Amino acid sequence: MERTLSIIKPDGVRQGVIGEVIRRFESAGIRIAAMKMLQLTQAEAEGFYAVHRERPFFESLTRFMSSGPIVVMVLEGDGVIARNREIMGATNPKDAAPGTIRKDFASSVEQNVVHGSDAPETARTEIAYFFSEMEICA
Ligand code: DGI
Repeated sequence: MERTLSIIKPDGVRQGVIGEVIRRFESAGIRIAAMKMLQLTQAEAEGFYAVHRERPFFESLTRFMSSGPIVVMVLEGDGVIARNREIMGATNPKDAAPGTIRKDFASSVEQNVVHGSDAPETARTEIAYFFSEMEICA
């Protein structure tokens, strides 16, 4: 069974769409195996997005990601990495398909409501960034 890391970003929490995002996952038959709410420091956000550290938007992205509480979840299901990314929609809401979370709720390419791991190796690293194995429910 595949696992992926999902984050409801500070803009999603501020808009009050935590429940709506979770509803979309559960309606798609995706199981939530772990969940918590926390606020990242800027240093923790930089650690999470380390692959983007050379990008021009890195400072702005990590400031945004540490600007308020987030909800982090481990999602589980067959092919859940790709299915979660379908439910999320394209990074830029202008390119996101109708009915996706980003199309419906994102305000910009940066403030785009949700994060989802993009591959099995990244999913493992990202899950371990937030959860110990004991915190993930089998
Ligand atoms: O996996 P995604 O979140 O869909 O996209 P990604 O891994 O390419 O980028 C990670 C995050 O970085 C993305 O959700 C928002 C931010 N980002 C990506 N491209 C841009 C960006 N932020 C700004 N300001 N401008 C960009 O071009």
